[in-house]
Amino acid sequence: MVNVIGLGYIGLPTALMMASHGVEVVGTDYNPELVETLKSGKTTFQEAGLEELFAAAAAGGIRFTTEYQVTDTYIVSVPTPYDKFSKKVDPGYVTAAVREVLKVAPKGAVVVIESTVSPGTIERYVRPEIESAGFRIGEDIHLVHAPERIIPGNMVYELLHNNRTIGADDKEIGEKVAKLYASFCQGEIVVTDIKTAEMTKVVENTFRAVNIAFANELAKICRHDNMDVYEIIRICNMHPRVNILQPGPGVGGHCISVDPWFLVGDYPSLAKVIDEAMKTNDGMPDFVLNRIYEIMKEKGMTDISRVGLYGLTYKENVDDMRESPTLQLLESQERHLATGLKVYDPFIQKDVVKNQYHSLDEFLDAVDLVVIMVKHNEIREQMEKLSGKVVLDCHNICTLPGVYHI
Ligand code: SAJ
Repeated sequence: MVNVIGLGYIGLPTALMMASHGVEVVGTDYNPELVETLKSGKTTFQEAGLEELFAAAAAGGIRFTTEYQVTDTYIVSVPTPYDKFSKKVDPGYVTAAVREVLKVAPKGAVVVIESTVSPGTIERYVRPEIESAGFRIGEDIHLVHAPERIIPGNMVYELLHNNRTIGADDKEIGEKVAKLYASFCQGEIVVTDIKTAEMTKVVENTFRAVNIAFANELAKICRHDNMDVYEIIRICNMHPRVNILQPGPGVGGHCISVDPWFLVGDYPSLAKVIDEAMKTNDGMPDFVLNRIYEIMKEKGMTDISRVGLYGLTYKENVDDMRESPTLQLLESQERHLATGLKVYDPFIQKDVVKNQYHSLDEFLDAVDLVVIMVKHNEIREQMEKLSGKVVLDCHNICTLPGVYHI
């Protein structure tokens, strides 16, 4: 039986996927409300295909509880935030989960860490936790790192099809865990050592962050000299060895906007390009705010409360707001002692910010300038509703005439 610890954005789909492929799974989370919701048969966030997967896992006998289980395999998928000051990974949730596992784990159990951690985190924090509890690693407890790679919005497909990395001290244990993931994963599963696995995960997200920062920097250069960044990127990408990503209003989510900081925090005198790239991405919400002021000036608008931000989530068609550029922009606005921007997002039902609307039509009635912060399908499909408005399109999706860009 596999005990999946932490039933969030990664743990839940992973647990469901295994249970729907013949593995006996118990999902454990320390949040009793979340466990109750899952027990009542409801999913805890929106994601394409998640409900169908839930039904298949229920048929496969998955159980949910707040209790840690006595079993031979644990998968830890709890959050790893970063300390905003030191930029280093905060391994607190991982070590706390491991401590709880050790209270019940029988001799020979395998503990798989799925959470993203910086290279050396398992060495510095997880191993001492196990050893100080009196266990011998490799005999009493086997340690494995299996970083997740799935993208919100396409999680179910990517769980099935992405290649995976398994890091283990012992090749045989690594192969055993690879076999477990192969119960559902159709991609290639590479077995390596733990530190290499830690580093690959952070490097993958850093690669994307640096490439997005490059696109954002190009957007700023092109804005400065009145060039069309989208046309330039489109043409450059026709070169066989060039593949530039898209500029945007900032980088959110719990991965691309966080993980590269681990490298800056751990290697401050070496990770120079990464440091600059992260600062560039973090500066984008402010850049958008300045664009709003510029456009208002050009249009003779003086009332910021007639400006509306479309989208609150960190990217399109998900309900996840972690580190979202819109939230960053609103914070920045408050720092500048200005408030009044209106906000709407079809994926966010609860009131989470001031001046938030829950209907697209009411939101549009209340504003003259619409800033497309997130390219949800809803706005793509109802673009004609923006005609007659001033539009600042941060994603180059609006084909109406006279649209402004970042
Ligand atoms: N973004 C841009 N321009 C682009 C692409 C993305 O501005 O061209 C922005 C998005 O709008 C968003 C942010 O970047 O705000 C991140 O979104 P994303 O779709 O690039 O990635 P995440 O954070 O949803 O998921 C990433 C993925 N990593 C890589 O693609 C290398 C995913 O595979 C990882 O599993 C995930 O991080 C994770 O959990 O680490």
